[in-house]
Amino acid sequence: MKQRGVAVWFTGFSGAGKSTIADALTEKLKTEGYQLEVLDGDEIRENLTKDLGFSKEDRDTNIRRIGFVAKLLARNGVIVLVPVISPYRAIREEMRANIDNFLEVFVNAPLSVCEDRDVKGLYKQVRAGKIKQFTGIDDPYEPPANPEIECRTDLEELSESVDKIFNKLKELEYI
Ligand code: GGZ
Repeated sequence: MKQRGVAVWFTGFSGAGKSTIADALTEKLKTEGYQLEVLDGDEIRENLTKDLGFSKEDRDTNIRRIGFVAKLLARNGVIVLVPVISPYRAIREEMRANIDNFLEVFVNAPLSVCEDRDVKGLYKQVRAGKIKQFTGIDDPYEPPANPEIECRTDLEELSESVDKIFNKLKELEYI
């Protein structure tokens, strides 16, 4: 199966659907025989960046470490899916500048929808004052100005979001 390395960077609120789309896209690509890796913010924080919290400085460090790994993989021909909130525009632009092949996917749903979903019960904990500096509530989120792809997860089906990214990868001849 022919492929070129690329980092597909998913940004958006907690609960917007970043990991869900990345996982579904993984299934589709693996079925077709492509080689890929997922660097999920949630999992990375359990391993590579366990020492970090959620201050701007720590989030930026988190992103830089993840970006470093993504760059190594992408330059060796791997398709790397990176679902991380990455709330700050400047650091995402830094990743774009550093990683040769980079696609930004804005996983967009209104905060109220993400909060209603509350898949992991985090928003409930935030409202109860148990979690501070939560993105979108008492911490910033800067939406991308020019993402290659936008997935409106409150308006479109999961399969539509996956197809959009798949088709973009085809169009740009990464797959
Ligand atoms: C945002 C938080 C926070 C705070 C814990 N703010 O949706 P999740 O639960 O499963 O994934 C989120 C994850 C955030 O890690 P990232 O590495 O993606 O963030 S960043 O890019 O900003 O470095 C969320 C959970 O951890 N979580 N506390 N305060 N999300």
